[in-house]
Amino acid sequence: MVRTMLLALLVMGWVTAGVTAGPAPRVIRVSLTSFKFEPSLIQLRQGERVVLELVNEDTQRPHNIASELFNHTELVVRGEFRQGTTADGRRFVFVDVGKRAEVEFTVPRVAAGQVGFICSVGQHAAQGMTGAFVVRPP
Ligand SMILES: [Cu+2]
Repeated sequence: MVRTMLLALLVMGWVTAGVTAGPAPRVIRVSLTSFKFEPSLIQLRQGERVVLELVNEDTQRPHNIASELFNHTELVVRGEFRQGTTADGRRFVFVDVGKRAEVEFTVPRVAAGQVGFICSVGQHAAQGMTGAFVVRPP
């Protein structure tokens, strides 16, 4: 009886460890202002779990980050945000003046190289608000 209970506890311990195991996601802070992302080049590795911490540090304008990369993975978004899709089909996360949001995802196994992102609000991209994810093998 005691042996059975001990075994049960052991199994529960393994199950719990399995659920909580895994490295914490890497947090990358991204500042959004008129009209730039900082940093504008973001290095990612395929299969890596990351959190983009989007901080709108602008006092006047809302911004978003729209990228085709977001179409190839599942986004978990927290904070104060809106989500949507641009006219040409890229998913975006929108953050209003002074707000912040966290976008957590696993970097998809797209071809290594650059996948661009833009702010699709107004003419922000034309005014320089662009950047790129640099995706590398694991
Ligand atoms: Cu913008």
